[in-house]
Amino acid sequence: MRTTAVLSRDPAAPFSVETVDLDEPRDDEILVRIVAAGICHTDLVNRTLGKPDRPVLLGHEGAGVVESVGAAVSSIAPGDHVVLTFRHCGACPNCAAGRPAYCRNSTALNHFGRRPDKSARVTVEGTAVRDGFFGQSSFAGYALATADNTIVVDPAADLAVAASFGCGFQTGAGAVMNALRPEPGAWLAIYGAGAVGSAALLAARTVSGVRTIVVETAAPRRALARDLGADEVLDPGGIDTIAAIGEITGGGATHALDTTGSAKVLADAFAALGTGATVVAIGLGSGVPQIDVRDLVLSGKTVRGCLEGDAEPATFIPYLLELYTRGLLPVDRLVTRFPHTEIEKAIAEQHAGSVIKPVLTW
Ligand code: CXF
Ligand code: ZN
Repeated sequence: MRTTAVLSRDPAAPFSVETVDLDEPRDDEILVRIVAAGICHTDLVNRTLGKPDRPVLLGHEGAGVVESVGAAVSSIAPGDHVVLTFRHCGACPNCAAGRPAYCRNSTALNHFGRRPDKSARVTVEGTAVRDGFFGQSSFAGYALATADNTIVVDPAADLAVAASFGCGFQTGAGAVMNALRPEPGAWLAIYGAGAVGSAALLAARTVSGVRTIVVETAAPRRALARDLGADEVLDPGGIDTIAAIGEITGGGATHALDTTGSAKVLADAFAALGTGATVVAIGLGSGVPQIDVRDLVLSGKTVRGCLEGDAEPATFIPYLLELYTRGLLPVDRLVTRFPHTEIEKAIAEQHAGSVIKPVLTW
C-alpha cells in the first residue's frame, strides 16, 4: 500500500514528507494506521546513523488503530486501538524474568530490526528504506509492528496523549514507580524537566507525601515543573545545587533521577543524596561520573541505571493510561500536537524549551 512517511535522507537536512510503499503484513506482523507518534530524543540521535543512500524512517512512540493482522497473530484484531512500544524476544533469560527492556536481543530487534528474510517493509521509488525502528518506524501513515510491541488500549483513550507511553512517559514514570519507589516523606530530586523528567515528576505526585525538587536549566521548563506541582524548582546556573538540596531536605535527597545523561549531573545527583539514598540514571550519555568511594561506602548510597522504566509494557502502559484517565497523571499537560508535515517546527519548538513532548498527527 502507499502511505506518507517522514523520512530522513540526510541528517543535516530537514526531514522530508514523502510517499512510500509499505509491504503487506507477514504472518507475524500487524498493520497499524498511525494516528499519532511522539518525537523522542532517541529519534533525533538515530537520525544521524542512516546511510545517505538509504533513507531512514524513525518513530518509536506510535499509536493508532489496527488495520489488519497476519495469520499467526491471535491476540490482536483489526479495529483494536494500540500503543506501540519497544520490541523484546520473550524467550531470553531477561524476558523470562519479566525484564523485557533488557532483552538480550534488544539491539537486533529495535535498532532498525529487519525481517528474518531481510525483505524490505518500506520502499521509496523502489529503494529500500531503513525501517524497523523499535519494530515500528511510526513516523508514517501506516506501520508494521508485531504482537510483542503492540499494546491494546481502551478505545476511548486519546491516542495523541497515549502515544508517548510507548517510550518517554513510560521511561520517566517507570523509573519512579518501578525503580525508585519513593515512599511518603521522601525527597526526590529530578534532574532535567523534559518529557521524561516531567513524566517522572507526575508519577512522583501520585504518591502522597513524596516531595520533589526539579533541577532544570531552561526557564519555560522550570515554570511548567512549578505548575505541575514540584515542591522546589532550582536553576542550576550559578548556584551550588548540592548545597541547596542539602538545605531543603535537611541532609540530602532520599531519591534522585538523572534524565540528562551528563556525567557531571549524575555526579552532582550522587553528591546530593543523603544516607542510604539511591540515584537512578536514565539518560544515555557518555563519560565517567566522579563518584567518591568514601561517600558511596560511608553513606551507603546506591547508583543504578534503568531502561524504559523497567517496565513490562503489556501491563504498565494500560496502568499508566488508567491513571491518566482518572486525572491522576495529567501527561496531556506535556503534549503539543503538530501535523506530521510540521515536524521541523515541532523539533525547533522542543529545542527552544517551549514544547515538552511534540506529537505528530496523521
Ligand atoms: C532509549 C533509552 C536510552 C537508551 C537508548 C534507548 N530508549 C528510547 O528512547
Ligand atoms: Zn524514546
